[in-house]
Formats: sequence, C-alpha cells, structure tokens
Amino acid sequence: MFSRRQLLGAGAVLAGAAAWTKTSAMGLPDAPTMEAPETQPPLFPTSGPDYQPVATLNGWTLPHRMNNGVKEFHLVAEPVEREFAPGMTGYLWGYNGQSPGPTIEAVEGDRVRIFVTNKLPEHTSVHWHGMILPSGMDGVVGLTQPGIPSGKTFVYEFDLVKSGTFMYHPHADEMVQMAMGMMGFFVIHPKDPKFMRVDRDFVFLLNAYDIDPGSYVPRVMEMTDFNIWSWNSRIFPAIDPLVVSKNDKVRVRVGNLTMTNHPIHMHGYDFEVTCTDGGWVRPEARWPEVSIDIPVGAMRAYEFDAIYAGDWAIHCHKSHHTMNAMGHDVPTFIGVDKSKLAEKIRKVQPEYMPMGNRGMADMGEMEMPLPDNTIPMMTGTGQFGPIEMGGMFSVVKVREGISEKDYADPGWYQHPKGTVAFEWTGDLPAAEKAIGPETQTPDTTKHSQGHKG
Ligand SMILES: [Cu+2]
Repeated sequence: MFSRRQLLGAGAVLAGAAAWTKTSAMGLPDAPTMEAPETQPPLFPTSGPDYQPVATLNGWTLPHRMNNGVKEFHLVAEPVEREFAPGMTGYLWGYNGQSPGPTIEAVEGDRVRIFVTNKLPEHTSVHWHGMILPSGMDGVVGLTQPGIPSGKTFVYEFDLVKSGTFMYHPHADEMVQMAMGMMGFFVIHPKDPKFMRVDRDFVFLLNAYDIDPGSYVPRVMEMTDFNIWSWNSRIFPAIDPLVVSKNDKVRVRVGNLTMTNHPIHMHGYDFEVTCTDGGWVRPEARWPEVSIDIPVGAMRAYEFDAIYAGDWAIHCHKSHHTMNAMGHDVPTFIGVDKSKLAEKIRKVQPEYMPMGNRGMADMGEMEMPLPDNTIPMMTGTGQFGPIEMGGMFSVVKVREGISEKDYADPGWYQHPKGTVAFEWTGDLPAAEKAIGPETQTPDTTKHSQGHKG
C-alpha cells in the first residue's frame, strides 16, 4: 500500500522547501503559497501604470518583486491537495500550493523574469500559451529546452510585447501533468490604463478530471469520460459567485484546458466577445451572444454592462457538465413503473428505493449514503429550494451599491414584489373542451394518447 505522501510524489523533493521560500532579495524571490480555496481579493498595482486587477474565481494572483526594473515571479510546480467542494478533495499537481496555479498579472511593456522550481517527481516545463516571446522561452521540452529536473529551478525571461489574456501550462509529459491540474492564467494589462478598462474583471479556467468516487488521484489516461467538470478545480456549489455592482462594466475571461469544448451561457444579458488568446477583438468585428463556445486550448473574454440586478445563472450549456461525480452511470427509468420490481427487490434488500421514474429532480434533495470523498451529482440550495446543479455552474450576482473592492457573497437576490414566477390559483381552463377527442382529427389521435383527454 502507498502512503499519501508517496502517492503525492512529494518525499525527498520537499525536504528543501523551507530553504527556497526564505531567500534574500539577491537570491530567488519568495514563492508564496495559497491553500484557502476561496476567491482572494484582487491585487491592485502599487507601482507602474494603473490597471484594474482580475479576480481569479476561487484563486489568487501571484505577488512579484521588482529587481532593477524587471518584474520577478517565482512559480513552484508541486503536488497539491485541492478541495473541489466540501466533502471532496483531489490529490493534484499544481503551482504554489494550488491547482490551478496563481494568476500572473503584469503590464504590456514589462520585462518579466519567472523562476520555476520543480518539486514534482518528474521533469516539467512551462509553456506561455499565446504569448509573443523568444523561441527558447516557449517551454517545449526537447524542442526549445531540456526538462526542468526534479529539485531544480529554471528561469524564463522575456518582454511582454502585447496586452491580453494568456495561459501557462507544462509542455512536458503534458497528458499526465495537465490531467493532474497543472495550469494557470497570465493576464497582461494594457499600458494605457484607459484602454479596454472595466470595473470588474473575472478569470477562470475550465478543467476536467476523472476521479472514481472514494479515490483521490485523477485517472490521467482518461481521454473523454470525465466525471468532474470544474472551474478552477472547483465544482458547484463550491464555485464562488461573480459579485458585481449594478452598472459596473464587467469582463469575464474563460480559458479551456479540457479535452472538449464548453458553451458557456450567462443568463439575463447579451454580451460581446472582446478578447481571445490571440488578442483584442476590434469593435467592428464583435457580435452579440448569450452563449460563447470556448474551444479546446483557447480563451474567450466577453463584456457586458451590469444594468440588470438579479441572480443570473452562468454555466456550461452541456447539461452533463453541470453534474457532479455520482450518477453518470444511472440507467434511464423515465416512464417506467418500477413499483412491481421494487416490491420484489425489497424482499432481498429491504431498504431498496427506486429512483428516477419521474425524471431525476428528486435527487437534488435526496440524502443518500455516499462513498468517501465524493459529492452528490447535483446539489446546492437556493432561496426557493434545491438548485439541481453541480459541476460548471455559478451565479452572477448583480446588486445595487456594492463597493469597489467588495467581492463578498451578498446572499440571494431580493426580488421586487410581483417579479417572481407564481402559481396560477384562479379557474383552470376546461381542458377537455380544448383538446378532447371530439376536436381531434384522426391524424393527431395518436399524439393525444399521452394526455388525459
Ligand atoms: Cu462543458
């Protein structure tokens, strides 16, 4: 049997950890780590051009230090434990204590020096997805550099020649290392503080894992059949809401490092795609959307003016991707009368409970015993009951008067009187007159059999 330590591959490599993180200004920069899974406050610039920093959903931004005009960062590739949601943790690989790694933010025109220390049990590298840089800084093992061996630190140094939204991930044993959660965002703010300025700027990565209920380590060989569909390695109801003050100009940047596309749909608004990982989209080239498909290995950013208060769902429109680990293998029983079958099964298993013959909404409130380290397929409760969602789902909460740096959950929306869908309690229409058999033509009789005519 393996101990957890051995599974994580930490062992001897971790021994020097303390030495790395306490270095003088002349040596390696500090490598701060983050363990809290909550969205950390954006990191506002203290020098250089002003910019509106991003809020990384359930994540954080990596602090830097200045060294003779160069912005220095220190990434540590290492095994991490990531809570997908309370009750389910994955043993993943990531950077600086978390998967995904911290967001790196800098400004167009900056020169950056990024130290990458490898505490994984195998070599790694960092590829700076979408960025314009010297070929030798591109991070492709074998092609542009040797792998960074376990226990070693490499330096990447280049100028940030354009603003935009980029990603970073290994280009070394990629299938394994990305399936284990190694990825992060790299946001380059425009040098002109007024260009493409917004009031709130959210970023998150789409990622997916295959973790059997009761186990902790992703099955890295999986190609299509994932059971954890996550944003920044979090699943609903543990993905934080996107908190917005009414009338804010809002940008949402979404990167996709899974192996399938995700149509991200936001309720309540139409919006325009303003940026891809290739750069900013010219105003005359934009068109309105309410769902934006994020292709594999791509980033899309969209913008809207938050003029409508409310609790607006934001989710992947592939409905299986708003479900959690349990239940993907449940057979379909809609329309099947299982009462006779249930009677027979109860003779051998008295607690047997048939499920799903009216659909599966009941499962949202069903409390069933689960294996260790997994959570129900759909869960989360709103002010009107179970939300019946999991996975890639969150809520854009637009409220009057939220202060500039406040990202705290404001609770559920208080709907103005008379603006919530309600039950009709007046007279019901005479259904038999409307759709009774005497009004049907012979052609449609077949279709009406399902109704009480
Ligand atoms: Cu999806």
